[in-house]
Amino acid sequence: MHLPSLFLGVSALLTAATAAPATTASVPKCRNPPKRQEWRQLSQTQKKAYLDAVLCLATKKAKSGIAGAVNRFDDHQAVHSNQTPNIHWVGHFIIWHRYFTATYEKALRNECAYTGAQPYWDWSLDAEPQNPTSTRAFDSEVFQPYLGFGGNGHFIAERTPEQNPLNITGGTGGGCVKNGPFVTPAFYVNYPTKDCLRRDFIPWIMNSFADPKLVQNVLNQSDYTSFARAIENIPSFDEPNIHGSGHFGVGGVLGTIGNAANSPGDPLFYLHHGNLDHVFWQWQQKDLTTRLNQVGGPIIPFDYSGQNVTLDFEINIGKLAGNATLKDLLNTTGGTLCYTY
Ligand SMILES: [Cu+2]
Repeated sequence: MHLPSLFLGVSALLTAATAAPATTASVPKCRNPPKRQEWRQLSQTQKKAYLDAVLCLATKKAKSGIAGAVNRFDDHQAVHSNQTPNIHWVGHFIIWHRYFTATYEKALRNECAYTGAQPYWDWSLDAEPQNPTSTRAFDSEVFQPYLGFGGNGHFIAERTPEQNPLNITGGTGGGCVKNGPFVTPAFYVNYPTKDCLRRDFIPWIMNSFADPKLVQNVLNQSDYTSFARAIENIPSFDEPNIHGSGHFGVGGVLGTIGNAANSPGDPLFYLHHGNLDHVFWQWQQKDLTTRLNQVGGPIIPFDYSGQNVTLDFEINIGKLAGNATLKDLLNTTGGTLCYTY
């Protein structure tokens, strides 16, 4: 045994680790951040480029190491699915999803030659809160069969109590999407088991949860903790929340995007969360100095009297990208992230 050389080896490793922490030393600066736009602001060429890039990502081999993920599109869905119990109704909810959506945007750009930014869908432009039965939101450009994400699924009348434990009414679809670029066999949701992309439009949820007044209420919050709480509100269909609009208005009971764990199986997930991130960004802009340095809210879901997240709390998105601190992720042009609105 040569103890001195063993110790030397260990101390050399420690020195190396201290000298070059992976999270800061390797962060490149952000030059020419891509500018994210609302879907209907995109030209036809830009829309086609985005949709083609998503289909391209679904042809690239998975590298998340998660069983059931076949391609790079699935990788993202599978990571979200694995972490679902730790990333909703917590202080870092909106920041985890910011990093996740930005990592997906980066994959489209780096692996599928997409040159644009992640678009978003501002559902509050489409909702009609005064008219709960209106289907106007579902005629929005995002749902167009050509240069859009396609529309509703085929209607399935039967919904078992296991499928619909909360007894949500008003589902108008539930089956495989009928048109658009993500119909089978052009596109499959592989994770957790191979299926078609499903949607189950529910007009009353879309119209009440995407109410511009709710967006305004979120934007009016005075500090991060209350902002984070307002954007998710409580898990209830009696009290609307804007996060639920894209999930349950579009996904309903049987749709892919309505499933808490597997919602990123619908490519529209990233436009829905893009919009929530846009709301977050707009809120930050109102007092940037404070809001680039402020976080809060529980580490454990709903644990409002327990431990809160702090700026050095780390976000982990598995093998999709390295860990990043909340502080790094508050700034969309700080280098860890590089995009703007
Ligand atoms: Cu989520």
